[in-house]
This record gives sequence, C-alpha cells and structure tokens, in this order.
Amino acid sequence: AREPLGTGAFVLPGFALPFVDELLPAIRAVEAQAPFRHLVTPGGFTMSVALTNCGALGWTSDRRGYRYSATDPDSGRPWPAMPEALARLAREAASAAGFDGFAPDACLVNRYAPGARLSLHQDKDERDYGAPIVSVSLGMPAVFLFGGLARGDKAARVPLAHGDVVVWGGEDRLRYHGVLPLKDEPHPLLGAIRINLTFRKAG
Ligand code: MD3
Ligand code: FE
Repeated sequence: AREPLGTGAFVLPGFALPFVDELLPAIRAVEAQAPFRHLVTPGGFTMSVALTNCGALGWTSDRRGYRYSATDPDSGRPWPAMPEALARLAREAASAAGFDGFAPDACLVNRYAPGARLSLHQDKDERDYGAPIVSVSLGMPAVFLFGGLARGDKAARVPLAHGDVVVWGGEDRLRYHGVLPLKDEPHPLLGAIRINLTFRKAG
C-alpha cells in the first residue's frame, strides 16, 4: 500500500517489517562503534532525542551550528559504514514511492525514550533537495507532525507504527515537521524505545 500525504510524500505502512530481523542487529553494530548521544543545539538546548549515524556522512550539532561531518566528533573516526540491509531497504522504499535510484550517503539514527520529542523544523542541511528522504519507524508508536512551508502553517498529525516507512520528496521535501512527545507504550521487540532511521543524500 502507498498512502499519499502530499504530492511528494507517501506512507508505506509496514514496508520495513520483512527487514526487521536484519535491521536490529545492524543497528546494534552501528551503535557499538558510534554510541547514541544527546547533542546540544546552536541555541544551547540539549536534544531529548539521542542520535548516532552510519554512512559516509553523519548529521551533528553543537553550539557552532548544524552540519554533516565525515567523522564522529566524539571519537574522531569515520562514521560506521551503512549496513547493506539498511541501504537496500531505503532504495526499495524510495522506488515503491516513485523515486528510482535513491543512493543515500547518510543514515541518521534517532532514539526516543518516553517523553522525547522533536520540535518543528525543516531539513535544510543537505546539498541537493532533489533527492527524497526515507524515514523508517521501529519500536514504540509516535505521532508525526506534518506541517507546511512556513513554521506557522497548521500541521497534520500522522500516527506512525513499528515497520512504517515514509518517503518525502518533491515539493514536500522542505515542509516543517516534528514528532510529539512519545507516550510510554512499550513495544514487544524494542521495549520503551522508538528508533527512527532517516536516509538522506546529504553530500
Ligand atoms: C518531512 N526525524 O531527524 S523523519 C529528523 O521521526 C527528523 O525521528 C523524525 O525529522 C523522526 O530530521 C522524522 C521524517 C522526515 C524527515 C525529513 C522530512 C520527515 C520529513 C522532510 C520534509 C518533510
Ligand atoms: Fe527532520
């Protein structure tokens, strides 16, 4: 199934379910090399979401700004390579939404505990807005906020469950979006955790 959210945004309910047995060990391997951490925003706030990255480029933030970096600032080493199972899922999901040939160079791994949230923002740190973004939800359910091109535009609420994939491209690529504070609804496989994989062409 492919449910349109906008002209370039599609929810693929359960698309990642056949991949979960490969995804979870792959994420654990990434996390062993580049542990989850809570970053500080340029404004001085510590994010409630913990994150790590895999792939050639990883997204980071500190008091100086947001950026993509080839190395993990905590270790000075390159980010872990993107596991093959993750790259394959991203390419197949993009293709199912009408974006053939998606070759992400960055996978941001966000980890949410109950109460963690992501306030409304745009993803603007990538070089090429022509490529879509693929987002994979695992573990606890979340309510995603899908806004407009201005911060004040009314945002739609989209519930996302374990295994759901969302593909964002075209004119929806620069919409404001966020995640409401997570409820404590433990998942049988992951416990009281939500993991979101965000695949991007950043460089
Ligand atoms: C809609 N993460 O890391 S990914 C982020 O669930 C981020 O962790 C969210 O937003 C999460 O930046 C949602 C989905 C996403 C990513 C980019 C978008 C949705 C988007 C760009 C435009 C519109
Ligand atoms: Fe985002």
